[in-house]
Amino acid sequence: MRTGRHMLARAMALAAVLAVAVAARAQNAGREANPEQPRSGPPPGVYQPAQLAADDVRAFPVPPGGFADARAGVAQGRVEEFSYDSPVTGTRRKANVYLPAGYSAERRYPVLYLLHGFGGTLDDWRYYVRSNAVLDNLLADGKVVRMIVVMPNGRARADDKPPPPERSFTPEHIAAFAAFERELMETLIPAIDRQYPTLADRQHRAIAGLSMGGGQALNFGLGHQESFSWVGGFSSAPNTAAAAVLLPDAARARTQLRMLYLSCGSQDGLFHISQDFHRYLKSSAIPHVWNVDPYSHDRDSWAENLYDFAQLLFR
Ligand code: FER
Repeated sequence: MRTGRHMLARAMALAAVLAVAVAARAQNAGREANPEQPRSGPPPGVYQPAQLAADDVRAFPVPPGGFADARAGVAQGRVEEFSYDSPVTGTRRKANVYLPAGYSAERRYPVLYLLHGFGGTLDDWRYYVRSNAVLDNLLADGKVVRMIVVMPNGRARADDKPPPPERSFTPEHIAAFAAFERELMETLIPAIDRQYPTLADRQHRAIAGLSMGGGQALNFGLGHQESFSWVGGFSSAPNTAAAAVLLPDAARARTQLRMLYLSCGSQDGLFHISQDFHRYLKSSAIPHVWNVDPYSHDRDSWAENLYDFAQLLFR
């Protein structure tokens, strides 16, 4: 009975989301005529079918089955809740901190900052993508360097809960993802470096994210090469700044960046964003990984890319 009611509630929630999506679409139809109207959906034309070129291919073999499932006998890392006062939002804010199996406060570790998507939360990487299982398994197999992984809330506004779908695309919500840059650089990173035994230099600090978080990772990571030398954008969203703006100095990028990693699924309507970024890097001879997988805007892509990206980190 409880399950039935739960399913009904879910079905009703889904129907509500669909109704909102239909309404948003109807509203979008008139948007071009009135650019002042606040956005409740993505701008028209953002989602496009991928036009695959010869170099848009998988960069890695398919991971072994079960790579993102908790495996019997594998030691698990643990997640701590970390909180800090943010001058950007004026509120106390949370981040999840993954400490790998075998973690000891007597040693020092490199740090990966891992960012969620538009409607997401700081729990998405661990519960939706199952990042803990991916990293635990890789560590047990000796395929990754032991690292701390910080999964913050990338929505820097006083009310930092995911908004209802019809408010996702408001300018205020988009601005909150941009405002996280200052909080990350000036508050969160220093706080993590005080609280945990980190290797607190650019050689040992990485940033990556999915979708809106992928755009943040590219913008913040490439915009702060003094602080990051490993950067990854997975299925990056339209908040991604133009590559030419982020990387005006190709020679500097070649010497500073240890890894720049881009991925996207060929079924993802945002494919063109990563593809354009890759094409700029290629034309500027900036070394990078470009991994095109067969997935959509979903956890299959993000789990696989975390699996491939993590193995290259801090080597
Ligand atoms: C957009 C389409 C998608 C956009 C953001 C997204 C800011 C983000 C999607 C996600 O994070 O999953 O036009 O504009």
